[in-house]
Amino acid sequence: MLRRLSLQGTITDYSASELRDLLPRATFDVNAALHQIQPLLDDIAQRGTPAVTDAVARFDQVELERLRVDPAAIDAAVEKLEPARRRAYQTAIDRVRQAHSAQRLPDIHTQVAPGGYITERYVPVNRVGLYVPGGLAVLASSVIMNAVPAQIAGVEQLAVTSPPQKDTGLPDEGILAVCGLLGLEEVYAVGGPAAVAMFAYGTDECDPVDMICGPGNIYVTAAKRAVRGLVGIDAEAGTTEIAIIADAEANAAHVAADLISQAEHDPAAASVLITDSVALADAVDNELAKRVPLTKHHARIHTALTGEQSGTIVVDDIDAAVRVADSYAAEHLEIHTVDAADIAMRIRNAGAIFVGTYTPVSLGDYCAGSNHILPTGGCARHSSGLSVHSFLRGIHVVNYSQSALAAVAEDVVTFANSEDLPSHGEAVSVRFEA
Ligand code: HSO
Ligand code: ZN
Repeated sequence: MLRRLSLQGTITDYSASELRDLLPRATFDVNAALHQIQPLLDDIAQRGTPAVTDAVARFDQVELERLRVDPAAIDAAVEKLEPARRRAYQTAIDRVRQAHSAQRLPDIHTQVAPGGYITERYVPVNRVGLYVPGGLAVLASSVIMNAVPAQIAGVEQLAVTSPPQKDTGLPDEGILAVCGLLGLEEVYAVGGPAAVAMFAYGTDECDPVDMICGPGNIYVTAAKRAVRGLVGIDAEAGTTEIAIIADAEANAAHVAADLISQAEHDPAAASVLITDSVALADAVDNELAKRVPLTKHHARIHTALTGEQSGTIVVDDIDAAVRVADSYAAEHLEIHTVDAADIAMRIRNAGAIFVGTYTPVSLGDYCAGSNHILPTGGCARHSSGLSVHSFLRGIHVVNYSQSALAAVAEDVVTFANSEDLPSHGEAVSVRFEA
């Protein structure tokens, strides 16, 4: 089922950029989408709430009098939760909270010279807008993955928005219930790029935010790109990806089930197997052929697995597999090999790494404690997943005494003159003139 690409005996022939070009990867044209939505963003910037309401009527096909969700609807969604679902949500919340609490940074004080101090203060962003998608999959888990780190960072105002359902005019009940469990009271029933514009520009109903986070489709991503700078954004989320390094000892059924699991998100999702065993590659193909037709969402899973963004890469050995995985820089990387924990420590580029056959990505999607908002499209080469750090700004507080400034004054003056900015030097020397 998966396209097969053999790099056996050839991997050392390729430079880093040649290898990157060889590997399967979807193209994602955010700028084309941006062109389409710019008039909508401009309309919301000018007209505010009426323009957002019009967009909701047009795109979500719901006529709303108020965009803000009544807190009673949030409480009702919590009340309605069946016990097993409530426990699952709470397990996820508790573990994500536990793992992320350890990320909170203490301020750092450094004395760089007698009387000269630098303090790095970590200050949370004041107001954050969290976008939660509707559409193909309504992901209550993403509320947890975004909101918990923001809460631990100390963000004071956290507003949530998600598209209204046609029948209720409210966001999905699971999303509302998670908001209730997390104590989030400011929730809007707005979806798509209109929601991003509402957060970025502000309206009479919704104050502008300082930062927008949360995944979304290509139009939401384009809107985030358009407002970046005016507000901070977490990252541009692309379609989900899983890469698996597996050797001859791997369990083919587990590998196949995991490749299928992320293909379930989207026909454009990427599932990539990297192996040094042709026998394992064949066994995984057999498992896929058996399993895919039995899945609930087999049409999109089949499309994802057979798309150009997915495939099996056969290499000579696990060293070559590590090189391929680093070049691909997957959002999620699973390791199904002997000594999986050791191989994991050798990986440099991945959004998150899942070690061994009992650590599937879908555990991490919900209940591992790790974050599932991760860099896609190769961005794991330079970026990390969402964390408490995403919501903190490090502010340098600089404090020098008279004698500490005097001790370094000559160097500042010399440096300033070397840049032909003598007034910079004078701002120091004026303090020591008789
Ligand atoms: N695998 C997705 C997250 C998710 N899966 C949410 C299920 N629900 C991106 O990491
Ligand atoms: Zn998932």
